[in-house]
Amino acid sequence: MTTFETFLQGQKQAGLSDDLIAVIREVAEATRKISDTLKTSSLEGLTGATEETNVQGETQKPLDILSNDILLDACRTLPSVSFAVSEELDAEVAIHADGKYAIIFDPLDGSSNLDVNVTVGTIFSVIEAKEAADILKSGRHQLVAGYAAYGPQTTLVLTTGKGVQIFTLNAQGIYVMTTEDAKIVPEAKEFAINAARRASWDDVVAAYIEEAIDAGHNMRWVGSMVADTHRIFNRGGVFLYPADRNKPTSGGRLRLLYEANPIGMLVEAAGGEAIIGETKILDIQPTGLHQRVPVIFGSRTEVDKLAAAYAARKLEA
Ligand code: P6P
Repeated sequence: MTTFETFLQGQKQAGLSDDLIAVIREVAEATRKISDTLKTSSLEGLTGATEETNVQGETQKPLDILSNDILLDACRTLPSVSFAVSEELDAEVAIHADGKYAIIFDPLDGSSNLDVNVTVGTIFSVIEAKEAADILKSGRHQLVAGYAAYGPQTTLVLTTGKGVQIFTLNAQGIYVMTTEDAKIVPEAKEFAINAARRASWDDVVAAYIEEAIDAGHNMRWVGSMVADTHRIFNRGGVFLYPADRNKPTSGGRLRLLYEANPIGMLVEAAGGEAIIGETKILDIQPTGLHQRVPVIFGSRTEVDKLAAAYAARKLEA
């Protein structure tokens, strides 16, 4: 089986720069360390919550902080890294003054699931940013995007813009390639949404879900975006976290820079679609590091139905 290192050598031969390869290697190594930490966390008193809250107003867990520190340490070992942006930190962290890549990450997405032993993940994105102002670029500018899913297996899903590769951590702690060119099936009969928020859905989402249920589609909602995303990569489906219809400008719950953008790049690279209404996620011009956006992504046929309904609604308006 192709090891991660062999894959990286192939990327070098395909023209990826040594700097970017070093970034990918260190981020992958950071996810391996996080995976190891999670496996014995309850034995080391690392579960539960701290007294701290992050910029999102969410209670921080020891593992949120630990995972964040592991990724920051990885950034500091890379001379090419200029800034780190994290869900857990208010502002960007200056790393190396002459660096050129910003690493943007959600160190432990879905951490509310840690105490109940449900899959959580690390989501990351790499863009060119020599100055802090360069960080607020649309997702089209991402050079690398990926996530690690910490579940029964630890899998790393990665794109450098040419397809999507999936790696699985083996017993020796080495990522080996298990899928060389991951594709999201265009047709699907499964949706992921938090149905408890039905009252806040706009009419497009409400109508889509109604029709899906009438057509016999299944529903899955893990409450961990990486887990729901990984299922969609494996068997298709559509993930929806819409904005509250009464607060359309406040976006949804998910953050553009370190959740929607990296997932959007991966989904498009695997033949899926990722939208905010009739706009593609990757075309959104960010206005802030922690900007929230409504998110719909997954199997192209299903997402296109929603995009068409938003476009038609706009015409009627
Ligand atoms: P809700 C986790 O906190 C997260 O950001 C995503 O991973 C997940 O999909 C979503 O929030 C769950 O949101 O409203 O169902 O708790």
